[in-house]
Amino acid sequence: MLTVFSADHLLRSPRTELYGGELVRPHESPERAQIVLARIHAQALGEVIAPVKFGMGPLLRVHDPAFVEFLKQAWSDWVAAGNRGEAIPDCWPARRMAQHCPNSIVGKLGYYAMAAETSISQGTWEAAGAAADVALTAASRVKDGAHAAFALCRPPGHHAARDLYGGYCFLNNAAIAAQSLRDGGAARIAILDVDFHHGNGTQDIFYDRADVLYVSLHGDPADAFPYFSGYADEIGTGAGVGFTLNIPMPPGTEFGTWQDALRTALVRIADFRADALVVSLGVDTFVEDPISFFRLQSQDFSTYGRMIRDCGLPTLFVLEGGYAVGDIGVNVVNVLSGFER
Ligand code: Q9C
Ligand code: ZN
Repeated sequence: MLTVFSADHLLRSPRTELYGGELVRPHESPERAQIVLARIHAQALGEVIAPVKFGMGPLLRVHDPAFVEFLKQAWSDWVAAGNRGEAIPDCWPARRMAQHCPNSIVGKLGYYAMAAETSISQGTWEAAGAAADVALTAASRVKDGAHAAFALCRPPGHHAARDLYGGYCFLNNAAIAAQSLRDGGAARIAILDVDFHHGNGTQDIFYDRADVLYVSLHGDPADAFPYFSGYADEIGTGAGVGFTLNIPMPPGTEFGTWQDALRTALVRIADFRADALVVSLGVDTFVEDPISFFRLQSQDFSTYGRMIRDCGLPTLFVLEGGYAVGDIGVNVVNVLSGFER
């Protein structure tokens, strides 16, 4: 399988994550992508290429222009305002408050953030843009007839909505890629999100649409981030009713239960008759993941890679989460080689 990778992910190297009331070394680290890349080489998964630059056009197909402008300027505005640490919001437009975008950079952070763990640091915008180009380049190969491709994206994307960042995400790589496949002529795209967390951003972007099916398996939001999205009763709105499917599962979920949920997801995807499949591939379902509560073992990733292959759809894998850094390479490549077997 072809992999697309950019060393520009290294530009996203924050010092801080707000976690347990402390500023800790971020779980979403540069080593993650380097370890996945090393495993791809070690297992001879296939060719690794650099991305093509697509510019702003495809980003603006799914993101709000003012939000993209904010991401581009946030770090320099934060520094210019005299702040000494990394950029973290501390005030939100909560219930019954005005939903206006402030002028102040601190106000803007609160306006555009869906969570506060994700510090904005120098180089964040450049790395996020490179990750979108990685996803778009891999999507273009699938559009041109590749049966599959892997976008080794970092930072991840599925928590980023039209005008929200957070959950370690800035631009929604999978959504940008899915929209590019639509714009390239595909009539229907299915997105299967197997990251441990619900992809609130991807769901939000396509929530009122019948041309992009969003199906997610994730930790029950009653117990897991993002807490305010991913319940089973979220099924879409307007023309999109029935084109969002959420399958939340409780703490301690083992592979047997997860695999039954995947079968349900794959039946819905087959029913939809998609032209291509985008997989939001997070491996934070792993039993050793430090921030998650499912119990998948490394061999289970191979098993489900094969199950996804059995859909028979042209497939774009887009990397999302996975924070057991020592095992991330094995787990990601197990999915991809399970698919290729
Ligand atoms: N106690 C992705 O996997 N904080 N993002 C969780 C856990 C945010 C995960 C706190 C987790 C974001 C792409
Ligand atoms: Zn995740």
